Amino acid sequence: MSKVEKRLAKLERDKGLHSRFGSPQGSGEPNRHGMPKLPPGQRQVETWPVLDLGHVPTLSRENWKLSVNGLVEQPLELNFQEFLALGSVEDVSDFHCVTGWSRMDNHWKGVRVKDLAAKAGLKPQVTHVQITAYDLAPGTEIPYTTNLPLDQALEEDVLLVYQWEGKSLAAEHGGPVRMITPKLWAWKGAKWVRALSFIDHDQPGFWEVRGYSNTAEPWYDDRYSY
Ligand SMILES: Nc1nc2c(c(=O)[nH]1)N[C@H]1C(S)=C(S)[C@@H](COP(=O)(O)O)O[C@H]1N2
Ligand SMILES: [Mo]
Repeated sequence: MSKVEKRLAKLERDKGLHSRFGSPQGSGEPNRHGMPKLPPGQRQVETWPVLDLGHVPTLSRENWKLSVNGLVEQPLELNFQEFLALGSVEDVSDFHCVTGWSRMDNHWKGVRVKDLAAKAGLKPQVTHVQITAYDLAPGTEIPYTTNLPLDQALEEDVLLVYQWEGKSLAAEHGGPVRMITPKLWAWKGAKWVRALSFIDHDQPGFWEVRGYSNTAEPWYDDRYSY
């Protein structure tokens, strides 16, 4: 069984478990800021596990490109230098994987999705963002995708990061550039991010169509779509 097949089998077995804690749960601020609390059902890890579909695309800061497209005034095709020129921020936030582990207090450096959106200029009809990555599901031409409502994508802590703990983001973690969504399950943050498409409807992504919750809120134990 491939990694993805195992993951799908586990998802199938666990689907009924979302009511285990009831909902909502968790009393901390969603992004915790200093509170020593984990979302319900999570265990804290000190290492940073690697979780993906098993395909690490061949990317470097030299050949990586980001497309910002859809309902925007000015579509962007940025190389790494042009991306950096948008201005970086540093942030500390948590990383919660729906399979049960959380890594707290990660130090990131990256560019806010909010700043990319401002540069491209969003048309008023935009309601959601579809994120596409460079990796493909095994044996297919289907890229990893995920989706967010616009307001959640524009949160201050939603970044396209290129540094973690002061070092260049490793390829296995989505380097040169990945997205992070600290208030939501980590699958909403695409590794090896390729494109942000601003659209006027919701477009469920790779895991969202396979049974994980579209809304993906750790503090509500919101893991499965049914
Ligand atoms: N492109 C891409 N992004 C992805 C994934 C993936 O398979 N492909 N897996 C997601 C999942 S389920 C998690 S928990 C995190 C894992 O990131 P990490 O491997 O750096 O821990 O990336 C998310 N983003
Ligand atoms: Mo995950």
